[in-house]
Amino acid sequence: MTQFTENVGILSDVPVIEDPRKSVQFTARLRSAIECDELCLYYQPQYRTLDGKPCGVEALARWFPSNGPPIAPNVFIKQAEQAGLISDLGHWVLKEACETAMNWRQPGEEPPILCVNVSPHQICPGFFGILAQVLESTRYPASRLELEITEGILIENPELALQQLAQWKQLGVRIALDDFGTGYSSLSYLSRLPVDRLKIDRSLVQRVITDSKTAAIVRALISLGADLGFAVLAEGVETEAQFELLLRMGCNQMQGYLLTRPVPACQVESFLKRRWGERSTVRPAGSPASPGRLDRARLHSIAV
Ligand code: G
Ligand code: MN
Repeated sequence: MTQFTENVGILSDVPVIEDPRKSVQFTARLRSAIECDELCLYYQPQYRTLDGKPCGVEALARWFPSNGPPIAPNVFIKQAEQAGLISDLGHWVLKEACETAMNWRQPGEEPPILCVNVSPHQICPGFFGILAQVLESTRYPASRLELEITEGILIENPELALQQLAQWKQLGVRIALDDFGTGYSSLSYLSRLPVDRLKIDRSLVQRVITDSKTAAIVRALISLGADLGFAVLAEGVETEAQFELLLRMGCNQMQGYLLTRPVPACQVESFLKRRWGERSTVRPAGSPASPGRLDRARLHSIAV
């Protein structure tokens, strides 16, 4: 299997397929990848800035074809949506993520909050059955599963979307509004959405240092989310300057390459056991704590 890194020249350069004949071939390859387990999930931890503790982990689909370079997730997910394969792909992701994350439970503790992206194309009555069945078969606690939706679901048929979300909530799952701040939905929906967490889109985070107007928007979104009683997480945090500014703005959850890149399942557990900045929780008796880039004291000092 091709070694994957998130330094993704190859991943972001994969062209969107325009040629319909190629598209048919690509769809066939994708279908067989889903059926033959050629897809895999990477996971990206999220952290609370207050104490550096992990506060969740997002499952991210990856495709490393055996006979070619990796294919970018935005490319194959878009293709799956267009070719009517997103429901199968989404079902596979949900089940695989829940099965895997069950193994990360620590004795006496609940499993981590597991975040799974749900495409607007999956918002249909059939999804509820899939969700209920996956929760039952994997025994993953519903209260530790967070489904990430985007504002896009509200544009086409908001009433259907609200009705579906209410049903998911009855199962006890959490809901996050992903890519927040970039959609076109009316803010008034925020008061009707049964949302637990807002994820501020990484395009805003990327401009937060360089553009004062973006900074004003991000500050307003953080305070809006907090006032509405939602947890607020900034995604795509890549630099310490972004981290520190977001922290000063009152954002207390973060995710991004600065903290931890998406990693294969086998590496996740070690991240879930430590705080961000700590290299390892296991160290020889008497040895000093590992320095870490931003230790707890520093996190507190910049939080003021
Ligand atoms: O739409 P969503 O927010 O779920 O997108 C997640 C995607 O963002 C994943 O493919 C993941 O690899 C990528 N990602 C995660 N952290 C970062 C980051 O810090 N910078 C950038 N550019 N991409 C990131
Ligand atoms: Mn997401």
